[in-house]
Amino acid sequence: MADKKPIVTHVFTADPSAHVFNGKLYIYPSHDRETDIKDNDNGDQYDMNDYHVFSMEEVGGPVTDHGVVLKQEDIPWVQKQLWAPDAASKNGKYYLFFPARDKEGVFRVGVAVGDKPEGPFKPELEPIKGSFSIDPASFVDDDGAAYLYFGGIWGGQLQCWASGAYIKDDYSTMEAQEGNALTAKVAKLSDDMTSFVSEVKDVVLLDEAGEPIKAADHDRRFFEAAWLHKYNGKYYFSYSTGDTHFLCYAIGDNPFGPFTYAGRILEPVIGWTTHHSIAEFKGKWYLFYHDSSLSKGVNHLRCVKIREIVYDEQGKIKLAEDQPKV
Ligand code: FUB
Repeated sequence: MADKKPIVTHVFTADPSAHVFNGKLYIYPSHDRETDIKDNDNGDQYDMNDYHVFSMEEVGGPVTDHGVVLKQEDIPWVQKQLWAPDAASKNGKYYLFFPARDKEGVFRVGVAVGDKPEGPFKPELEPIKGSFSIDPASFVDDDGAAYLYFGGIWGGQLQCWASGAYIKDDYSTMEAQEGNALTAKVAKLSDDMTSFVSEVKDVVLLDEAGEPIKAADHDRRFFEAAWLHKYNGKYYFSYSTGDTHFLCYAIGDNPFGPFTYAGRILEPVIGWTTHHSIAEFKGKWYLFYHDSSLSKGVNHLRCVKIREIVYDEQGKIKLAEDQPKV
C-alpha cells in the first residue's frame, strides 16, 4: 500500500471525523500530546486536553488549523482524557460531540454547541444523560433524524456497562470472553442535538449466516471507533477491531441495524490504534484515518491521513489505489 502524507505535521492528530459543511471539508480529530504516562491497555497514555478543527477546500490542498475550539478546563464535568470527537450540523447550529472521563473516572459523552463549523464550541454543563463509554459518531439522515453511535471496549469501559448499569472493574477482564461480542450503542438524538430521545440500543453485527459476531472473533468483533455513513440507500456501519488492528464494515437497511459484516476497509497501520471516518467530497469518497508514522511509532502520537475509496457493483468498499487503472 502506498504511503500517504499526514494532513498536518505541526501538531499530532488522530481519530479524524470528517464532514462537508458549506462546500468545505472539515476534520474534527483528537489532539494528541506528549506525556510520560506509560502505554497500558487502559489507554491512560491518551491524555488529551483540547480539540482543534481543520478545514480544506480540496483534498491534498492547503489545510487551515482553526486552533483550539474547546478545552478541558472549560468543561465543568470533565476530569481528563478528551478522546475521539465528532461533529454534526442541524438547524443552522454546529455540534461537537466528545467523550471524556467525568470526575468519578467514568467515560461519558458531552456536547458543545457553536455557530460555525470551525467553532468555537460552548460545552453543555453536563454530559448527555444516558451516555457512557467513548467515541461518539453522529449521523444525520436525509429526513433530518439524527443518531449518535458510541462505545469502545477495554479502556473505553463498554464492558463495565454489560449489565445495563456501570460496574467498576479492575480492567482484568476487558471484554466478553465467550458468547456474543459486546456491541456498539446507538440512540436517536433530540431536535436540538443535546439529548437522547430513544432508548440506547445495541448495534448488532451479524455474520454471513445471520448470527451475531462472537466475542472470540477478534478479527471481526466491534472494539471502538464507530462510524455510520449512507451509500446508495444502504447504511454502512464501520469500526475498529482494536487488538487485531483492522477497520471493518457491515451493511444494514436502517440506522439502527442490524448490520451484516461485509469486509475490511484497512489493514493494520503503524501504531496500535486504528480509527477512521468516511465522507463524500466533491463527487469522490474518502477514508480519513490515522497512524503513528509522524512520531515513528509512538502509539499515542498519531497523524491523520486520507485515502480515496470506491464502491464496487455490490456496494463493497475498496481502496481506490488498489483498483486497476482503466
Ligand atoms: O484517541 C483515544 C482513543 O484511541 C480513541 O477514543 C480510540 O478510538 C482510539 O483511537
